[in-house]
Amino acid sequence: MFEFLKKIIKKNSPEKKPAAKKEVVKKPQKKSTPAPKQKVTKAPKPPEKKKALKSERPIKSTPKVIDKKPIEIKKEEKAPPKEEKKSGFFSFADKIKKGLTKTREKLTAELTTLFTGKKIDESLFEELETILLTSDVGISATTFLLDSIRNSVKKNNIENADEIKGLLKEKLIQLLTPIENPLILKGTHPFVIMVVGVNGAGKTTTIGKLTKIFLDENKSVLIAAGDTFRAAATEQLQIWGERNNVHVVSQASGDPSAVIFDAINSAKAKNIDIVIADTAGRLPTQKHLIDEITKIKRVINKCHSEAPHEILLVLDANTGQNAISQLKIFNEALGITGLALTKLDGTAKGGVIAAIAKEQPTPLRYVGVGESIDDLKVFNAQEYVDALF
Ligand SMILES: Nc1nc2c(ncn2[C@@H]2O[C@H](COP(=O)(O)OP(=O)(O)O)[C@@H](O)[C@H]2O)c(=O)[nH]1
Ligand SMILES: [Mg+2]
Repeated sequence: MFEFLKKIIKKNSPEKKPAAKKEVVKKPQKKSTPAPKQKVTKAPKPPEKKKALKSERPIKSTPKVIDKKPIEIKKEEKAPPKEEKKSGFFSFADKIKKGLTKTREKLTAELTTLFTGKKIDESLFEELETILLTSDVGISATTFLLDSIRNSVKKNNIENADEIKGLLKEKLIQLLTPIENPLILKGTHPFVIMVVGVNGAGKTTTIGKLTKIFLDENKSVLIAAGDTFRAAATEQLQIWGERNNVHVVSQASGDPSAVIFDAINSAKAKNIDIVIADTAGRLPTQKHLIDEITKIKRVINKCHSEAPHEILLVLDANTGQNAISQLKIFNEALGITGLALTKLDGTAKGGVIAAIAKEQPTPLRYVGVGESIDDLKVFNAQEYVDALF
């Protein structure tokens, strides 16, 4: 099944380009600070989440952050959660289906060919195994799926190969459901999300889209331009900030820790709900860079004892099995709390989601299905599998 994904996705459109470009430069905070949160106690928010991100890129703008009002930690007892957990849920099905169109067509064709009129024997399982492996499902998840299907076939005396498709779907949903774990904002303000990943994974673009999701939930957001390594990085982020009418904190200094530190203090002073920190891309094999990002995390924690609340690793689905090794190494260094899997609309091998679920189960918060601001969706296992075949 993933093969189709993979193939389909591959065939699909190559990555497009995000809207953001270089026209804009930093802009002062447009986003007005949201209404001060009430500190009155209310129902605490729902559980969980966190991420983080950052990088080392000297940002240009002046630190806008002011103050340092020691913001007292108030428990975020805010209004009832509501949308926090499911934002994007209803549009997920349509978007994901559209993004996975080619994959679905290919997969459906392959499964139909594989199962139609065939009898259930070893060679059929071998062919199915090939489809799964070439779709980036990985050995471990493929073995799990095939064993589960074999067991069900025996147990239920299934003789019709056509029924295997349904079993495959069922086992896949079973495998993916545990990592369907939406980010929930909780804890003391501001909720700090650190975004990390390799170059080109889609960190900055994901931050732009994520900001939109939070704004739609009536949350206030401040973005920290923590990728101080590439000159264009801050500008790219500024463009996303303008699009969302949200302030982007940046500095000319080039110290990512300082930029993010300022952003968090500014958010405290302004009572902003969420700080999303971008970071420079780095390879998990570059030990000094990994060490550096752990330092950024420590600095964030000094600024806000509960932060970073979320360390979000952005993975490009096109990298296939390599995504697993990235996840393992980043997790070892930082403790990854959530994932965003991007480019599922392109040439991605969607099977990598199954590999992650089996080999390194980590909450899959969001999936990216395009370059536009609305192209980030909260992951839903059932709908994802439904979009596959
Ligand atoms: N098709 C597609 N392209 C994406 C998606 N997410 C990011 N991109 C593109 O991937 C490229 C790298 O993204 P960027 O955010 O700059 O990556 P970063 O280096 O990790 O910050 C850009 O051209 C983005 O438009 C996605 O979900 N789908
Ligand atoms: Mg970037």
